Amino acid sequence: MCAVSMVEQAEEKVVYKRPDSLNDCATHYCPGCTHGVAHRLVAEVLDELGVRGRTIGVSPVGCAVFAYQYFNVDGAEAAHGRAPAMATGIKRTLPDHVVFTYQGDGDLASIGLAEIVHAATRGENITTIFINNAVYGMTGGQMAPTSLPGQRTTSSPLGRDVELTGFPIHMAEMLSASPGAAYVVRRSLHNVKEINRAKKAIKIAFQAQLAGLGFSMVELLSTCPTNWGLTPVEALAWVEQKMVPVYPLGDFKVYDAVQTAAKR
Ligand SMILES: Cc1ncc(C[n+]2csc(CCOP(=O)(O)OP(=O)(O)O)c2C)c(N)n1
Ligand code: SF4
Repeated sequence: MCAVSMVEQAEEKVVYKRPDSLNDCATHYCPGCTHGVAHRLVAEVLDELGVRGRTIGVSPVGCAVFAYQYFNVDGAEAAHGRAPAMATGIKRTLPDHVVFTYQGDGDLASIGLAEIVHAATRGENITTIFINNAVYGMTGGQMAPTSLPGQRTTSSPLGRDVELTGFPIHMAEMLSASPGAAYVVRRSLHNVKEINRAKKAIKIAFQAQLAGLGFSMVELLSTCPTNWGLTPVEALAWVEQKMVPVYPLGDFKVYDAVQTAAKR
């Protein structure tokens, strides 16, 4: 049998395709940056939950500034760190919609620190996808509140000195202390197993919102090969070897009702 007819006879099975919740366009992310992986996971979850038509995403200032172009959902662009405030307004105005923010660590843990703390404290029924790549990516790799002790960045060329600049902020642990937080976990994107675990967490976070349970956040350890000065493969290893020990993966707050909502 010739090769062509064998191909014709083979049963077609789609194993990989673009989720409907992602637009068919190239992103501007650097090669090896896991922002793209995080986008895909969010989009797959929105498809699976069937909420694409009633979802509104709020983009940050940072490398994900154009996220509203990449997600095939309605979107808004917030000023630096103000995404939780904008999401609060949107969700309160349109409570039947699914509202999420997508924020980097400079955006969420530095400039917008107060915004996210108060959104969690108020128990706003929104979902936050928090990309922790240990630097300010877009503006050239300056030290962020999440930079590791000793980490060399453009503004800490000798390595982050915690005596001068303090210790890394652990946002998931911190926000989990708020009674308004229903679901707060940390996951990573450095290998396939962790990516699958991240997707499950993103789904539960949205299910918590759909059940009206309050604030949900998934912190994702993410790469920035460009500003770390590493290849994409080295950057994945750096997340596993350097970031995970400082930022342990795990569930920091899971209300019982969230477990129930996730099983439905
Ligand atoms: C009000 C305001 N302040 C500062 C900036 C400059 N700025 C743009 S992106 C950025 C860093 C964002 O870093 P992060 O949130 O960690 O996201 P990443 O780029 O790493 O994904 C800064 C400081 C700005 N655009 N607007
Ligand atoms: S600068 Fe860093 S965070 Fe931004 S797109 Fe490039 S690799 Fe990703």
